[in-house]
Amino acid sequence: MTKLTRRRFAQTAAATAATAFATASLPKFALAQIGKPAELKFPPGFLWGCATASYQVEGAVNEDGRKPSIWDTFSHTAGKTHDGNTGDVADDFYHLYKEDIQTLKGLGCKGFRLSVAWSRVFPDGTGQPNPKGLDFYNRLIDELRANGIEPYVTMFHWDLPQAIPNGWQSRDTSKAFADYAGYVAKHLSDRVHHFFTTNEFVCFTDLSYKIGQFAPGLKLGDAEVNQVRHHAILAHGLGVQAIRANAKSGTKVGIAENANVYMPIIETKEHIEATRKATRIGNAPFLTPVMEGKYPDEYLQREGANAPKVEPGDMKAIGSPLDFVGLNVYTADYVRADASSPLGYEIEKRPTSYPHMASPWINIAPESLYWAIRNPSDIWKAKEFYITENGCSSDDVINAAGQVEDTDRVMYLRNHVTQMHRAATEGYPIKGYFLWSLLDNFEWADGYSKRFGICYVDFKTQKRTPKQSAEWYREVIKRNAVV
Ligand code: GBH
Repeated sequence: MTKLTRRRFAQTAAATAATAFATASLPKFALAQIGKPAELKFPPGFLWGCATASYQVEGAVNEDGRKPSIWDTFSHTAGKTHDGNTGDVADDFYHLYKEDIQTLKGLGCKGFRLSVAWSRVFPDGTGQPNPKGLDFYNRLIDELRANGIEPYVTMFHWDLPQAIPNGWQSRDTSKAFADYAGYVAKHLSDRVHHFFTTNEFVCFTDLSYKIGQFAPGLKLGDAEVNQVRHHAILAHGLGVQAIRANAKSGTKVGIAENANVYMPIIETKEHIEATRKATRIGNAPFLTPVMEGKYPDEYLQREGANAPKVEPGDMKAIGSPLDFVGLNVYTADYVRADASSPLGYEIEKRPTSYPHMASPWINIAPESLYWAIRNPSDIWKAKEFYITENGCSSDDVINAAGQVEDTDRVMYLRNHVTQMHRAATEGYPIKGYFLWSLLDNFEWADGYSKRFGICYVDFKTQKRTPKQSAEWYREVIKRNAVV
C-alpha cells in the first residue's frame, strides 16, 4: 500500500469489491482489506473484571461475629426499601463464593472488585477486631488468587457499622475509617495489591443525609450536609495515609468515585473546554478537592456560611496523591459552551424521549466512558485509571429455553466498551474495566427489583444462570477486543 494514497486505495478496493460482487468471487487481497474490519483491540494486559459489594451479595449478616451496619437497620425499617427487601441473604455469597469464583474464571476475568464489610472486621466500628470476620476475606482472597484472579479491594461500600455514634455527621468517623482501613491493609496487603478507599461519595453523603433515600435516611440542612461531605472526603484522605503506612511497599491506593461525567454536545474546542469546566465544578464537593487538595472557589462562594468547617491539615490529607483513579460510570450529561451563563457552560436538558435502561436514572450515554477518562486525565494528569463500575439494569426474564436474552444490556455494554477503546487508542492511561455486576444482587433502596448482573440469580433457590451478556463478555475478554 506504500505507493497508493488512502483515497486511491479505497477507490481501487471499492471497484474490486464491486467486480467481486458481480462475479461472486472476491480476490484474496480485497477480502483481507475490506472484508474484515479492523478488530478494536485493547492494549496487551488490559484488565477485565467484575465488581460487587459486601452488603449487596454476602448475606450471612449474623455470622461469625458480624454486627449490624446502617444498611441492616435501614432495610429493616418499614418503607425504606422496595417491598421491604433486605440484604439478610442476598446472593449468599458468604457461602457460595467458591462457585462464583469458578464463574468468574470461566468468563476469563483476571480481576475481581469486592468490598470488605467494616462491621465484620470491627463489629463495633472501632476497638476490638473480630478475627473471624477478617478470615472470610482471607479465604475469599486466597480462593481468587488460587484461580488466577487478582483481588481489588474497596474498604467502604456504604455498610457503616451501626455502632459508630452519629455516623458520617461525626468527624471521629473519618478517623475510625482510617484505623479500620489501615488494619485491613496491614493484614491483606501481602496478597492484595490494589485498594480503593471509599465508593461513591455522593451516595453515602447526599443520598443518605440530605435526600434520605439511602441509609441512615436523614434529611439534614445544607451546612450539616456539607460537613458530612467533608468528613467523607477526609475519611478517604486519612484512609490513603493509613493504607500507605500499614501496607506492604508497592501496594497501590486509589478511590472508586462516581464523578459526574460531562460530554460535549458537539466535539469542538469550545464545547470540550466547557466540559472541562463542568467536570471541575460539577464535582466540587468530592473528586475536585481529592485531586487538587482544595475546594474550588466557586463551591465555597456558593455555599457561603454553609461551607464545610475545615481543620488544619485536612486539605493536605484529602489531596494525598493517588496511584490510580477508579471511576464508576453509568450515565452522563451533555454540555454546551455558553458565554452568557455565569460558569461559561450549560448542561443540556433531556427531551422526554431520551432513552434509559430499566433504572430510569441510567440515561444511556456510551460516550461517557470516553469522557469520564479523558477529562480527569486532561485536567488532573492522574497516573492510571480504572473503570471500577459500568453496567445497567434490564428487565431480565428466563425464557422457555432457560436463557436470558438481555440484548439491551449487550447493546449498552458494547457501546460503552467501544468508547473506552477510543480512550485507550488515544493513549489515555486506562488499565482495566470492572463490569457491574457479576450477579443480580441487593440493589439498595430498589431491593431485588432491579437486576444488574450478567448472571441471573433466582433469589429463592440461589441458582445462577449466565445471561447472554456473560457470553458476550467472555468473548470480549478472550479476544481482548470489542466484539
Ligand atoms: C452504584 O451506585 C453502586 O456503587 C452500586 O453499589 C450499585 O449497585 C450500582 O451503582 C447500580 O446502581 O432513583 O433517580 O433518585 C449508583 C448510584 C445511587 C445512582 C442512587 C442512582 C438513584 C437516583 N446510584 N441513584 S434516583
